[in-house]
Amino acid sequence: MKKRFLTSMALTGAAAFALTACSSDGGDAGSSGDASGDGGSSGDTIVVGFAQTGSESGWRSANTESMKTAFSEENGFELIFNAADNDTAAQIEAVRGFISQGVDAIVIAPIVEDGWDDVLQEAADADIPVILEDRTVSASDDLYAAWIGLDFEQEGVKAGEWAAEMYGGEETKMVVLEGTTGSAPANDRATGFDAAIEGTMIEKIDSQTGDFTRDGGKSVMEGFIQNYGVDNIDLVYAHNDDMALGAIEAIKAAGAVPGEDIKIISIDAVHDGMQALVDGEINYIVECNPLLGDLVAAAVSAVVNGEEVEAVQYVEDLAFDQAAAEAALPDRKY
Ligand code: GZL
Ligand code: ZN
Repeated sequence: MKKRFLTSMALTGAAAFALTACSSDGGDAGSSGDASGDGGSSGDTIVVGFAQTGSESGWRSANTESMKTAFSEENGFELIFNAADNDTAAQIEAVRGFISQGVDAIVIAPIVEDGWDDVLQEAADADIPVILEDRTVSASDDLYAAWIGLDFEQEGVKAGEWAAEMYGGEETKMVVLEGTTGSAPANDRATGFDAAIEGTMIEKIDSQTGDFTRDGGKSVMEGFIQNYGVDNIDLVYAHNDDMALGAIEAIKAAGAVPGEDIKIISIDAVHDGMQALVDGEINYIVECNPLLGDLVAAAVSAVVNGEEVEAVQYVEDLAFDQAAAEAALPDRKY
């Protein structure tokens, strides 16, 4: 499948030119990101079932807001929203519910990669197109019309390359706060980071999931400090800002200075993470842009209107050190 890199700028503009939706007559009109949403061929409202992971992080809140804004009534949609509270069985049941309701299209941000084959086949059998946003699945890509999200492995590579450059030349003991077990971002951010630090003096002494939540990051970091001693940990790689923010609390409670005694690298670049970066408590953040709503809505419109859709759409991510965060923070949209 072709990969398309769309700059993150394209996502912030309300009129992001989202897709080269190839109309059946071969036209190459790029539809505007704010999904004209003229509904199905009959022009009526498009009913969309959206199965969101839950509300585990600041990133997720921004993503949900972006989706609800794009799938508005004035844009021609009726959105049926379900947040699965990070429970995969519940999320799959929500999708089954959308199928039995006979919605026009289903959007899923799949909590984990595996276990989707059956319900995606059921949607296909019911002739309901599925679009994946954010995370992806291990099931065959014949079972969904498009995936719109982020290159998690590249995010891990960017984080790892910075770690290698800054700390790879001296003995560095690192602990990792992993995202939700089995999720594409947790899998791919680990793969990318590990590849980037290959051959450096950064040693991963432990790695455990904090489930992308602040509480999870805090309690896992407390465990690491308990096991290894605060003086024997040099670096934390957190798969998202919320877990990094939890780790900061644990590091402070142990009497150490986050960002100095223990360096922290994180991913997302949500507001609170960027603020911690400006405050010197986090040392580097790779962005993961949650503002996918316009792209997803345009893809749903195109599919429901029988147009082709670019099957894989990556949104490009930026990366920030402290100076870049100071410059960017005032204009950040999330
Ligand atoms: C990444 C997204 C991850 C974020 C976390 O696109 O799936 O889930 O990095 C969020 O903050 O919980
Ligand atoms: Zn095309």
